[in-house]
Amino acid sequence: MSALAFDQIRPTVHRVIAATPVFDLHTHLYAVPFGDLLLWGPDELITYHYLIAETLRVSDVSYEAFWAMDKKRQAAHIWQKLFIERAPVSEAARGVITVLGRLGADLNARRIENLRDFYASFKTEDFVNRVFDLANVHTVVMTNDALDPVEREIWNRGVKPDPRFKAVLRIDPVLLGWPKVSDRLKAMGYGASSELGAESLKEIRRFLAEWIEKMNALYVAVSLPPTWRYPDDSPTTRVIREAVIPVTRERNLPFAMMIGVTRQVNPLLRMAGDSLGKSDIASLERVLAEHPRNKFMATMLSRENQHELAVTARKFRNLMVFGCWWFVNNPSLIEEITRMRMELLGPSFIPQHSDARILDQIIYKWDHSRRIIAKVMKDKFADIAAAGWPVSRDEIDRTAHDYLGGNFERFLASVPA
Ligand code: FIX
Ligand code: ZN
Repeated sequence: MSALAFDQIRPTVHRVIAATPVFDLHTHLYAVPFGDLLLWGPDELITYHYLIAETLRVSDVSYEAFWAMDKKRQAAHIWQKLFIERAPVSEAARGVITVLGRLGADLNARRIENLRDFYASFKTEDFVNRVFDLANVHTVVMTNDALDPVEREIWNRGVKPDPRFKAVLRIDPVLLGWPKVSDRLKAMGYGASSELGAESLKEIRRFLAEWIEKMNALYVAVSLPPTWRYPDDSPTTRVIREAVIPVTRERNLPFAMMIGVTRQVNPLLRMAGDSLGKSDIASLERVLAEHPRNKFMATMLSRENQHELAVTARKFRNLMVFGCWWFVNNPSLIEEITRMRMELLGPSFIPQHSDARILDQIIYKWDHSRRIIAKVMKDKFADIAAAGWPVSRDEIDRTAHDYLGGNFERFLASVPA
């Protein structure tokens, strides 16, 4: 195995990270057969909820007046406030520019009508191929909600998703929505009652097993508030312990916990109104310690939790840390978090997921994150080379592949010893 010359390390890492296709393990995208659930195009891109929150900070229209607008008028308003009246320097605004630039749109006129004209000739299927190519992403994982009547109907019709789109069973209401969620489960034919007795738990296990099967889900996921504690005497603990843990264990699937979201701190912002809080790492440690033969994935939303999360991953082999989620998906924080994780965990974590909601966004989310992952990797490989390690092209390839998809695939396939 020949060592690379020192001055070749940085350019090699750069090229390899750019050329390695990504397995994007958490998005809110849908495959074409899901119809209108698949969002793409300029008006969707510009009305991303991150940009709605940024616009309504500075807008002269009321919340109600904004929501009364149709999508095109909302997009025009956001464009005016964030791209014309102000410089688009926030990460979400810059993301729109990266997408448009990589697709080849002419931004000189700064007119939203020109963007609509530019997109007008794209056909959905071709656009999906083009975006996957430009983003250099080979597979995306959707976020699938069996309790959503629109989505459920599509699954029940026997949809065959494009193999580039994998499913995940997302179960927030089943963990957090008691007692009300029992009515929704009952309406789907599961005999769950609001007091969550043994029969209800059996039915929740049946719900999980049937929907994992129907969706061919890669994992089961939930988002949790900063107030989440484990164990306690809440329905959430019971459902985790007595339904999610046994069902995912039996099928050897990871249970992904996304911890730290406070939903609807400002309901006037609707889906842009969620925030965050510092969460309790000890609760995560207790789940991991109590179930060593289950596989878990975790990401946390507040910057303050990132260091202890990486330390927790050092202590528990049944935990795969992933991504810089939502409010930490900004270049300065991605760099800080990725550098710290690399120092504590070496190559054994998943640096990023896109969380894209609009297909076009995978272009910018991966373009921006790839640069930072490459930057940190360059520094680390240069450091070990300077210390005397003969860095090879193969180990750069292997590390890049692990970070961008290999670690996820290996974790899915692994069987806890
Ligand atoms: O709960 C989640 O999966 C969050 O990522 C989303 O619900 C959130 O709205 C989002 O888009 C963050 O990027
Ligand atoms: Zn998400």
